[in-house]
Formats: sequence, C-alpha cells, structure tokens
Amino acid sequence: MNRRSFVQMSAVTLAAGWGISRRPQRIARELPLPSASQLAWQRDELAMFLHFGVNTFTDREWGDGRESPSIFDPARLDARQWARTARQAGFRAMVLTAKHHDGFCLWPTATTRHSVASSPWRGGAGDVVREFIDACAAEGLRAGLYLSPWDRNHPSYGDSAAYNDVYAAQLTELLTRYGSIAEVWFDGANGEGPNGRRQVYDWPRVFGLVRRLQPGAVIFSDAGPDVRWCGNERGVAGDPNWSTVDPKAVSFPGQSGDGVEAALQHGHEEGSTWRPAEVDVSIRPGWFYHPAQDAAVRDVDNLVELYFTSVGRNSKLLLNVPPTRDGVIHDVDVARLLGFRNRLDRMFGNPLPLRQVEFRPPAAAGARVEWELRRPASPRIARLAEDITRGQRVASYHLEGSQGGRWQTLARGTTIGYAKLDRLADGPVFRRIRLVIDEWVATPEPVTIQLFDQA
Ligand code: FUL
Repeated sequence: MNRRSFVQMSAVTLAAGWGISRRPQRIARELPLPSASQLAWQRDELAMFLHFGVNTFTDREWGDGRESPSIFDPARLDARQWARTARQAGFRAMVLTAKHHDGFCLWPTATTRHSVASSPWRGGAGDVVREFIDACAAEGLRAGLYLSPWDRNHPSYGDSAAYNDVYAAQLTELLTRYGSIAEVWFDGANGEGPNGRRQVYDWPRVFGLVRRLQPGAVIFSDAGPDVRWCGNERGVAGDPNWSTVDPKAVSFPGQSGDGVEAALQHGHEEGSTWRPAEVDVSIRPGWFYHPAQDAAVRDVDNLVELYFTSVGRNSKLLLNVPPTRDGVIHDVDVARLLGFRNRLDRMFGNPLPLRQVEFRPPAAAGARVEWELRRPASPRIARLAEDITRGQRVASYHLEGSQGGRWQTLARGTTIGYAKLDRLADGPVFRRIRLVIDEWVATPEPVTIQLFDQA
C-alpha cells in the first residue's frame, strides 16, 4: 500500500471512527499539539538574534578565551536602538548571546572574572543583559538568551562535574535576575577547553533548570525540547516541514550522524512530540560584526526570500543582526530591515476580499476548500494556514483556480502548518480558488487562505 492510499484510508477510517489498519499507530495515537509557549513563539514569526561580545572587538567569529576583558568597550552601546529597530521592522522578540564560546559574560556574574565587570565599559559597572532586557520591555519585545555551553575560558571546563555546576550557576543568574525570559537558546558546541579536556554536558539538568526557573520559556536546541534547530544556517526550512518529531531521532544538542540533518529539516509526519523548527541565519556573512562585511549585508529581496523559506514554510525566522564595536546596529542593516518591513507591508497589507463557499470533508478525491473572490483578480501570493491549535494534519495539497468552469493548477505543496506561502504565476485572472488536500495524517480541518495581488 503506498502512502497516498494508506493516508486516505486512515483518514476515512478516522472520520468513521472504526477500523483496523496495517499501521494502527496512526489511528490510535493522539495528535501532538503545541503548548501555549510554543504557540506564542510561533506567532512572533520574526525574532532578531544579536551576536555581541569580545569577538566584535577582535574581528573573529570564535574567540579562544584568551581575550582580555579590557578590549570590551562599546562607546555608544544603545540597546534601545537595537530594540527600536527590531520593533519598527516588525520583529516581536530578540535573543542575545549572553556568553559565546570565548566564555566572556555580558553580565556581571559570580562564576568568573571574565565578564563585563572586568572591562572598562561603564567603568566596570555595566550589564549588557540588563540593558537588553530593559530595551525589550520598553519596545514590547519578548526577550531570549543564548548561553554557550562550550566555554574556552573557564578553567573548570573539561572537568565535567565542576563545569556543569558553573554552567548551572550562570543559567540560574540569567533566569532569576532579569524577569520573564521567552526563549533560552542552546547550541550543541562541544570543543576542547583550555586544559584540552572534553566536557560532558548534563542536558537533563540544564533543561530541568529552565523549566523550574522559567516555566513559560521555550527551550531551543537540536533536541528541543520545545523548539528544534532547522538543520542548516542557510535560512531554509525543510520541505516538508512537520512541527512534530520523533524525539529519539535527535536526543541531545550537537548530535551528529545518519538521519540527524533530515530529522531536523523535516520533522516526522508521525512524530509523537510537537517541536517546531526555528530558522537561524545572519543578515551578514558572519554571526559577529566585521567592518569588512558592511558591503555584504543581505538586500531587501534576499530578506524577503528568507521570509518565504522560513515563516512561509511553517517555521520562525531568527535573523541575526550583530551590533558594531560602538554597540549599535549599523546604518546599512537598519536600512535593509526597514526596507524589508516596507516590502512585506506592501505584499501582505491588502488581502484580496474573498469568502469560503465550500468545505468538502475527506473523501477518495481528497478534501476540498473553495473560495470565491469578490472580484476577479490575479493573485500572486497565497498564504495558507492550518489551525495548529488542532495539530498539523496536511501532508500534501494543490491549489487550483478557475474563471469560468475550467480549473487549472496554480501550486503544489507538501506541509502547511502555521503558515505556507506560495508564489503564483503572473497573468491569469480567477474568480474562484480551491485547495485540494491530497494527503493527510489526521482528518483535515478547514484550512484558511489569504490571497495577495502584489508579488
Ligand atoms: C553556532 C556557533 O558556533 C556560531 O558561532 C553561532 O553562535 C551559531 C548561531 O551557533 O553553534
């Protein structure tokens, strides 16, 4: 039995509420659903990543931990400018690198002297994390923090038990001093420490700590548990992209091996756990600011493309915009971000008026939803959405349009989920549009559509 015939049979069986299947798990299982924090995370759509620290001053991407704190002195640091830029560009959250692999802490910590407290910035009395959090609050953004587990400075790194205590203490400071944190971001980097030894991280302890101290935060890593990495840094979510995963496929951050990349990219249509993908990518070639890259900032077309391959593929875009040595977002980046916002507003500001005329539940020829446009139009973009509070169900679909009876195919796709964007060909004018859901993993519910006539 191929997938198509199986899913159709199972959906019909589901609808009828009976039946024996050769793969009964599809019928027996409960459909995984997002938690309230996962829903809020997804609805942000756009978040800004800020890589900032000693690398900003050394022009490197990975510090070696031997940087002197005396180099950290951002003369005009203005976290409010970061947050204002983010808000004006339509971003709803920001994530700051509180500590990168070099081990330099952007807040005054009791766990090491390798921090802002040993720097000349604000006379050693400054706290970048505090300024970042306050700026997020002032601009109505949700705040997230990145804390690298790999620490090339701390002397205890590589002495697993001792460093795990240090890491837990750092996390505790970050999660207890600054109010509500919406996302805690863990990469899986696990390199050599200053003593040459390897560190074994205690992820269950780390995740448990976040749950206890910030129960409303989503935890990001390759292995979630709430949000997973999309599997690449190119800005492209998988197609298909299921928000459900088999948690055994990637069980700890930094795991490599067969099938890991595909599992991160695509999730699993029969996955038991809701763990949507986040697309992290930089507006510049590097994650940190480098003056030589001022001419290599992504342009507006490129940013719009990223929006299509992330938000438009059932994902969230975490776009990195690194502050300069002065501690502000560079003018070029600001201009590109505002241009990006203008373009999105122009594209998505005026949905074509339409009304749903039919929902035909699952049958042998698929499930269908049909809409009538209030006036004939030539839609250039379709935005489809499942009600993900009811789970993710659609496995493949096609869109059709008609003017006077003859239906023609406009687009074909796999998963929909929170949002799916399809570009449509220029030219033909339609009065009716219909979505045919060809395959599903649970009885499809009505999918909503928005159509736009700006390309
Ligand atoms: C990776 C790091 O090694 C990069 O420097 C960057 O922080 C990226 C977002 O995550 O694991």
